[in-house]
This record gives sequence, C-alpha cells and structure tokens, in this order.
Amino acid sequence: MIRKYTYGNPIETDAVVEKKETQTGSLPYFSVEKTETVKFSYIMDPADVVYGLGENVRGINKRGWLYESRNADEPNHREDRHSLYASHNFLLIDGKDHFGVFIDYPGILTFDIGYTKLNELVITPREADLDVYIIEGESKLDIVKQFRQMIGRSYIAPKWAFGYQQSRWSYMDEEEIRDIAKQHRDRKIPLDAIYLDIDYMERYKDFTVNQETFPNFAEFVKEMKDQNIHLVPIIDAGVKVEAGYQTYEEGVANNYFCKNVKGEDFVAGVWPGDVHFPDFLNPDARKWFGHSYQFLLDQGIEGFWNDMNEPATFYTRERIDEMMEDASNREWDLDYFLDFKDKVSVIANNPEDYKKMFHNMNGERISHEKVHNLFGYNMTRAAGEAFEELCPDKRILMFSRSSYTGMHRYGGIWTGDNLSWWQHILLNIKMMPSLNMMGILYTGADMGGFGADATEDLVMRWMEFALVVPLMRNHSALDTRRQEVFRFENVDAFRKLVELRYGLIPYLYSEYMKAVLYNDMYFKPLSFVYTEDPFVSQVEDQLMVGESLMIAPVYTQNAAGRYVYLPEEMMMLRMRGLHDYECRKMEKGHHYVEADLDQVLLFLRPDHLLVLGEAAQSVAQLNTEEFKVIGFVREKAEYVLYDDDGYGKDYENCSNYTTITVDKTGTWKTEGGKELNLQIELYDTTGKRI
Ligand code: MIG
Repeated sequence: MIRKYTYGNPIETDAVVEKKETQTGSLPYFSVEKTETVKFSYIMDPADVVYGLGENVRGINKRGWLYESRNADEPNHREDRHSLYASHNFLLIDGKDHFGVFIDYPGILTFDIGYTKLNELVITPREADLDVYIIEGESKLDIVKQFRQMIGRSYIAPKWAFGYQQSRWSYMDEEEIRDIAKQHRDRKIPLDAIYLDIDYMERYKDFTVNQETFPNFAEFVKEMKDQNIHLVPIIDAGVKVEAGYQTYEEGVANNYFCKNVKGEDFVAGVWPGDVHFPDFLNPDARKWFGHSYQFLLDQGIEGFWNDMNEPATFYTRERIDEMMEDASNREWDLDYFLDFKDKVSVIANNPEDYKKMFHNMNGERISHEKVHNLFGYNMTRAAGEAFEELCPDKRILMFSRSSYTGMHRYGGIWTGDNLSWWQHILLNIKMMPSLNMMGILYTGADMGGFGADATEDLVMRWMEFALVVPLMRNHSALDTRRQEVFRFENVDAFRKLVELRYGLIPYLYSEYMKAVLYNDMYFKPLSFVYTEDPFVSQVEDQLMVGESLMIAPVYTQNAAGRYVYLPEEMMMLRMRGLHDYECRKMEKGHHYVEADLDQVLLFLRPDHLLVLGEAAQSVAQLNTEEFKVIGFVREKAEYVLYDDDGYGKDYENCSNYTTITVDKTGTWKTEGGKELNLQIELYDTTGKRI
C-alpha cells in the first residue's frame, strides 16, 4: 500500500507515473516538525537496517552517516563525501517497522541517518514543498516492487550491451580505435563496444565529428559494426558558444538555453570553453535536444553516454573576474594566499552559480537551485523521448552520469569517476543492489577504475565481479596507466574470464529482463532473499545475482581467498572459465574459500539452475539454443529462461519465456518458448556429479 502526503507546493518532477491521491491524515512513522522548512524524524532501534539512496557512498545499510541529495561532479568517491552524481530519495526501513519512504523533491535534501544521533533518522529538505510517499508491504522486496511499479518500468538496454565493452578517455582517432578492436579480436578476447570519449568531437561540440581524425565517420561505424563492435559516443550537457555552430544557433534562436539573472543565456565553462546549458526542463527544448542525436543515429550509431549533466561547471566568468579583481587590489600575505587558494578550489561546480541559472518550466521562471537534481535526468529523458519517435522499434543504448528517480525509465547510469582503488571494487559491489532498488538495472562502474594507475591484479579481481554486472565496461582516464586487458601479462586468464561472461549472458540477460518486467531486483542483498536469517543483514560483500546465484567477489590485494557466508547449503562454482571450474557442495555457515587470482567464486542455490552458453566473440554470435544447465537438485528445479532478439521491443511475447524443468535423475523438459538443446550437468546433495 502506498500513501502520499503533500507539503506546500511541490514542483512536478515526473518521477511518479502511477499518480496517487494526497492523504489528509498525518504522516505515519515520522514526527514532523515545521521549522523554516520541514523536518521528518524517525527513531530507529539499534538493530534496524536502513536500505536505499541508490548511488551514494558507504554501505548497503546506510546507517551512520549524513547523506545529501545534491547531484555533483564528484571524482573523489571517498567515504567522507555526502553525495555523488545522483539523488535517489528512497529509503527502506527494516526492523521494528517495515516501510519504504520516497521523498519526491527536486532540490537539496539531507538524510541524517544516525549521524547527529546514533538512533535518529532525520530528513530535511531545503524548502517545505514536496511529496512524501509511505510504502508498506509484505516484505522488503514487496515494498521495492510497489515503489518500482509507481515510478514505472525500467529502461531496457539492447542485448549487445551485455557484452564486454572497452573505453578510455583519449582514444583519439580511427586508427587508434581500429587498433583497439584488432588487439581484442587477434587475441580472441570477446568485445561488443568501443567508446568514443570527448575527443571524437570537433572541439568538444555536441553532435559534431572531428573531420580530421574521423574523416569517414559513417563508414568507420560500419566497418566496426561489420566486426560486431558498436561505437558509443559521449554527449556532454554543455553546448559550445560559437557563432555558426548549428546546435548553438538553434538553441539561441529558440530560447532553448537556461538563462542568467538578466535573462540572457547563462554561460559557464566546461570542456568546449564557454557553453550554454540546454533547458532540459522545458519540454520544447528537451524535444529539440533529443532530436539532435539523430545526426549520430543517421551515421549508424546505436548507443550513447550522457556526461557532465549535474551539470558540471569548471568556472563562470563572473566568479573568475571577481576573484581576479579582488586579487589585484590586495596585498599578498599568507592569510590572503590561503583565502585565495580556497576561492580557487570552489570555482568549479559552485552552488552559488547554480542560483544564478534559470529554467523555463511551462512559462514559469524557476531558479536552477530548486530543481538542481532534475537536470541530468531530463537530459537523458530528452534522448529517450526522442528515440521513441526516431526509432520506435529499436532499443538504443543510453546511460547517464547524473540522475534522479524517473530517469530509470529512459536509461541506465554508470557510477562515474571512481579510482583504481581496491576499496572501489567494494563500493561497486555495495552500490549495485541500492541502485536496483531505484529501478536502475542497467548499470555498472568503470571496471579497473577510472582515475589513478591500475595494476593487473586489480583489473582481474574487478573483472571477476564485473562479469555479472549488466554494464561491463573497462574505462580509464587520460594520463593514467593503460588498462585494456590485452596490455597485461596474463592475457589468457583475462580471455577466459571474458569468455565466462559471454557464457553467462543467457542467464544474466534472462535475469535482467525478468527484473525489468516484474519490477524485481537483479542484484539483491542476501537479506532480501533469506529473510529469516538473522546474520545476513551483516553481509555487504556478497550479492544475490538473479534467482540462482550468489557471488562472493575477492576485493583485497594479495588475497588467496576470502571468508564467505552461506545462508543455506549451496554448490560452490570456483571458475577460471567456461570449461575450467570446480564444483563443491558446501554447508550453510561461515567458510574460508580459496580463490586464485584468476578464479571467480559463484554459488548455486539448491533446486536452482544455471544456464550456461558457449562463448563467442560478440553477443550477436552467441548460440541461443544450445546450453549446458548446471543444477544442484534435491527433488526438482525449474528455471524460466527469458530470451528475445535483443534489439526489438516485443517483450511480452510468450515465446520469449521457456520453462526448463530438471528432476534429480537428470530428466529434463522444456515448456513454451523455444526448443532448446540442453546438456544437463547435475550434482546431488552430496555434491557428486550424477
Ligand atoms: O571532466 O569526458 O565521468 O567518464 O571519461 C571529465 C571525459 C569529463 C567525466 C566522465 C568520464 C569521462 C570524462 N568526463
């Protein structure tokens, strides 16, 4: 059951698609205090667990920190930060009470979850104009499902986007990209996409291609696609100020850009130099910007990533002018030097600048500050809405850096500029189920880490987790050590891991699609499945992946294994590759499990099945009819395999669902869907192969 409570005059965010009536009674669970804004407080029991907040720092259990919804270009994903690129204002309280709370508010908001007082949860919006939804249900998962139902179906990525993807900021030209493709293909490392970062553009201008470095772009896109490699260009939020540049001219002529205090087009500095920001909150501007992607679609592009859409600003001229003016009139002493240094450090992404930017929302002038967290969402929505018109029958890959609830209908996200740090593998693990709660299912982190220099063992361990993550993209920053896997010594080990990913795709894709279609979570904390086990809420470094598997990634350097908690008897699959693995039955409880650097630890649940395919060099070449099915069967196990063509939108077609049943003797049958050719690999409860 969902109840909505309204305070003041909320700005419509379009987060919710199934509208609810506003209740008249008082808000349950919370005490509400009217201050200059409004404050919602809830007293937690020491054992209560608080889930949620999607993309943010720290744990699956969010207790013990102050979080802020303030979308920020934050390249330091350290635990002392309060926000990253997104605002996902949903919490699920699990303890003496069980409920979800969604705060639909586009401005700045804090969640003090036991920071000021250990047992107090306090939610404070900047202003008292918001909708609060209280969601009650039978279980944690049921609460999440109701929330998801209310905010609408999650975006569906094309199937090729489940392949391995290679990216790096600094691929400069055709030649370099051709070589990246060749290095993978020569070594038989499967690959489905190569990313184009800002350097493909002509001086960082959206919807342009540099003619010197990519002289025959459409032909080049085709050349790559003939090898089943998709090129995925980046689109930045800011439009370069340059007379004669089409996107700029159109935006100016139609008043599609955000305004400054004087009503002129707002200017900030980002990669192209001075830019204007499209007013994505204005439906006309949104439509215009979305349709601009056509320039790239026309050249054969089928996927994009939207960047810098918090929006990130490097500077505004006013701020620099003020600072320089002040500096030239001052005596330089230590105090002034320190003052100056502080001023320089807040030139970028300064909240004061956002106050001077304005939107046109249905004719009303709204300060950006009030709707800050909606910007990236609406940039991606612009594209998503346009794709519906431009290519209604085809899925386009789309994911964004910044987001707010609602954006999950138009694209996924990547989790931004992490670092090649071991602790960021752990952060990646913890963030995934929190994002899934928000309906963000097509997601992943920069594998191997974006900033800082990676090492071979870090990239390998990271890949061992990433190989169950929908968005499996190796991405790194300019001037860091190169981390494409072919550059390392143990290329064979990497190849076998990527092949394992491709073998897992039938299962992973099936689980992803069912999660989308049933408002389910693809990644779950263990506590969402083993609801009666008192220990599982403590487990934050193991995840359920779909209905059959649990993964326990190794995320510490020089570790020869790790402690794993088994919430029930399970079949351990210690895998080096598709044809190189060991199965062993393990009892419920705590174990230390060894895992060599190139070994992944997966665990199969009893009476569940894992469908494994053969590897191929790309998703398009996967065999979708012949599988090996690994089962750990006490009596009978059933698995519904979802599959479709991976491009179109015929999701509800019943031929997409094939039910596979296997009994303990290994007898199998399929129902519905399509004819499959299965090879059954069964283990009995003693762990012996049948
Ligand atoms: O200021 O386009 O998060 O993935 O490689 C940095 C260059 C801008 C930030 C993105 C990152 C991308 C980079 N961008």
